[in-house]
Formats: sequence, structure tokens, C-alpha cells
Amino acid sequence: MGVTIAMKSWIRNAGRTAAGFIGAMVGVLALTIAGAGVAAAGTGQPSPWQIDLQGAASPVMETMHSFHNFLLVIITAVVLLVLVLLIVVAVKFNEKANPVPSRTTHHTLIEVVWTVVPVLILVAIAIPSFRLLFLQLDLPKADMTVKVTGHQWYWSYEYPDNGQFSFDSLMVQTADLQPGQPRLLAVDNEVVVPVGKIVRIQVTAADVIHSFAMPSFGLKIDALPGRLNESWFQATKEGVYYGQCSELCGRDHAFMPIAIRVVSEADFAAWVEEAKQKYASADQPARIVAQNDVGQADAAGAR
Ligand SMILES: [Cu+2]
Repeated sequence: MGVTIAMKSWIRNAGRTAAGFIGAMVGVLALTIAGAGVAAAGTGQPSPWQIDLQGAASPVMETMHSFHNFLLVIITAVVLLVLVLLIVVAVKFNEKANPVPSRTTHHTLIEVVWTVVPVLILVAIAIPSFRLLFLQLDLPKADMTVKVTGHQWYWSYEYPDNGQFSFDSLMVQTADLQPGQPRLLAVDNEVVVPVGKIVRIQVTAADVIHSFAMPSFGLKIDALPGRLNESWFQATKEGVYYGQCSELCGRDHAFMPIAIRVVSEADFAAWVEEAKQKYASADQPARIVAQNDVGQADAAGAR
């Protein structure tokens, strides 16, 4: 008797727990849908509770978004089909419901179907996949070039088409952050490019392998010592976009962010004039040594 009551209350509690769990899941889903605005605001940098890709700010990233969404539909349909089949098998073909099992071992039609349909699905995936790959790898005629060099642990940039100036870009230490600057992403010298222009980037490294990545532009390319890799982007919206080194490159790998500021053409021309002056007399070696010392302290603090 006592056991039955205990069992009943356990079942009731389990039911309540399950209801609570389902309620929580529905709540999370509702929050996610409501928070889609927040997630969409995460263009240029990650946002709290973001579950999707960062917002797109280039044609390549826009294509990546639609390819990702297309795959999401296909995978959801496949998962639901498999789930339904499993439920049918479990309910209809268990020992109780089906005491005399069928001795069928072959069914030509169904075997042809389960071979041909996956092939068709893969072809349907391959076509937009190759289209995206060509979009990324087939460089259009560029309006300007930025040369990027990865170092342990900062990036340096060169503007060969705009006066050949170059500069180093180092992370802003947590203690020095200005209001609005994101921690571990803001840098002292941002890359500045004009909106709507096709920017070719040439990427290399001075010491070890790094990787130049900018999620909102759908851009990620290895920086290899002794090699020059090329990619491109066309920023469609003004703003500041952040990325990070994406190849484990040593102690301060996490502390060499990338910041690209996209501005109007007039602002870009003004910046170029300013930059030519500013970076003409930079005493870089001394700065790098000092920054590395600071970087070590900050890295130690973050650990
Ligand atoms: Cu790196």
C-alpha cells in the first residue's frame, strides 16, 4: 500500500517535472524568437544568447546565411522522417503488436528509393555549396588592396594602393577600454575601408601560422609564413566589425583581435590622409616590445 502511494506520488512528480521541462523548453524557444532582434543585432561581434550566425555584412556572408538556412530545412526534414520511421517501427512492429513477424528480406522499390533520394538530396546541397565556394574563391576585380600580416601576437596592415603606409594593430588592454569598446575585441589601430568597395586582402604571417577571420564578412583565411593567401570582401554596411585570430598560434592567440571600421568613401579618403601622417614615423619595434610585456600581464590576469 505504502509502496503504491510512493509510486503514485513519484509518477505525479515525474509528470510535473516533465511538464516543467517542456514548459521551460517552450519558454526558451519563445525567448529565442523574441530575442531574434538581439541576435540579429550581433553583426560585427557576438551578442548575448546568440544562437545563429553573426549578421551578414557582405555578399559572401549573405550567401552563407541562405546556404545555412537551406541546410537547416533539409536536416530538419531528414531528422523528422527518421524519427517518424523509428516511432512506426517501435509501435507497429514490436512483438506484442506483431506476433507473427514477416519474413520479407528484400523490396526492390524501397531499396531504389532509399538510394536515389539521398543522392538527389546531396546533389541539391552540392549545387549551392559549389556556387558559394566559387563566390569566395573567385576574386572579383578589386578596388583596393589591404595586406595583412599575422605576428605573435598582433596584426599589421599595409595599404599599398593608398600611399603604402603600414601600421600595427594591438588589442586594447581591459584596463584601457573606452566606453563602447568590447573587451578582447577592440584594438588600438583599426583597419578602415570604404563601404561598398571590393577589398582584396593578401594575408601572410611573420612567424607562425595565424588565421585572419571576420565572421560578419564570411571571411577566414590562413596566414602562413612564406606564403601569400588572397581573399576578398565587400562591406555592405558602415560600422565596426570584429574578428579574431582563428589558428592556435601560441600564448596570446586569444589576444590578437581584428577590427575593421567600414566608413563612407569621403571619410575613408580623410582617414587615408590622416593615416599617412600618423603612421609615417611610428617607432614600431619599441612599441611591440612594450605591448608584449603588457599582453603577458593581461593574459595572466585573464587565466
Ligand atoms: Cu594568431
